[in-house]
Amino acid sequence: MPDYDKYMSRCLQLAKLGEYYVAPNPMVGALLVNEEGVILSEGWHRQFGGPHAEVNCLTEAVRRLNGQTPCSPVTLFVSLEPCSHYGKTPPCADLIISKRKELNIHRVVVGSLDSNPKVSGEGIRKLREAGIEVVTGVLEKECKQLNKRFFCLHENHRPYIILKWAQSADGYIGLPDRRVVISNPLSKQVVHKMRAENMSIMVGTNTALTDNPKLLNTHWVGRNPVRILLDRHGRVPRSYNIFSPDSETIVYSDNTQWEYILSDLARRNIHSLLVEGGATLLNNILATGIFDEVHIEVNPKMYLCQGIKAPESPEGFGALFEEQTIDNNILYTYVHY
Ligand code: AOF
Ligand code: ZN
Repeated sequence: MPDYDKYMSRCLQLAKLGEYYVAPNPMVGALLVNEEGVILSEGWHRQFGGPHAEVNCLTEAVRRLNGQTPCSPVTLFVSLEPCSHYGKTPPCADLIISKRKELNIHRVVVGSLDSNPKVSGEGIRKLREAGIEVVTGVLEKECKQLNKRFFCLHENHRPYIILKWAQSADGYIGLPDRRVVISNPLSKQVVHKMRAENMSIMVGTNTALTDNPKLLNTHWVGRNPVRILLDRHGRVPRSYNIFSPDSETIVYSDNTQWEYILSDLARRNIHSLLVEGGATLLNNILATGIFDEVHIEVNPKMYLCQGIKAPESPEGFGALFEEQTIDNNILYTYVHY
């Protein structure tokens, strides 16, 4: 009997190869293992709209086995429940059932269930109904963590929200009338990585006017996020960088209900939102209590002595998850439960 955790860890490694290319779909990895623990084939979801992990894994097995059927029972490991619906591709559960004899598949081991309402347990039901043994919940926490944005969209009907800002040692994020550079070239790259990890990025009117940011990802692999601007009375001119043709920009009037904005983003299948400023917007979101992570970059050598106060939350930002030193700056990551 193969070691379930070990093979599921490999599925997670494979799934991660799809990072930056599959959003808003989940990252998924799959592999086929025989009773002796030999991996017969591997597959992962490589890009949005492309074949699912299970399809790539089974296709690879058919190619490698070249018409031969494995003589010992085979287990399919997959980090997410196989799908049961016709989307951009036909249901993976049906494919597994149809290939079951040829590949001698006896068992399917699943990491986490799929909370997409189109699947939601139906994939597992189909497999069990066809007489395949299904084991669920193997490294479930890790599998859910990997696709935290995907699960947030389907379970909470809103994007996963990450708040991010940089502040001086004395707690200021900038001056009211001009741009202050608190980050360093290395932390700038980390910010671009965050932009690549999240499907959208939001700023308020003042940040768009004072900093005139492009809000693109030019220092990491992957795509540019969709830019979201909260703009009272259309104060930001179309000639500003936020409207550059490099990416899409969505504008909401900033008296729009926050709940409406979140559900509108979810309706557009945007599974993650990175909020980069300014202080008013960040404080407003902190006050709602609806956010998932807070990333604060502190420049320990910079003292501004005046300016715009860094955002605050009387309830705190959550649990300190990580403290990273990036050149001279420190990046604190909080996870809000
Ligand atoms: C993936 N990759 O490996 C698996 C997914 O539009 P479709 O046909 O690509 O279907 C997307 C849904 O399929 C997705 O939301 C998830 O519920 C399910 N499983 N999706 O992109 C995969 N296994
Ligand atoms: Zn599928």
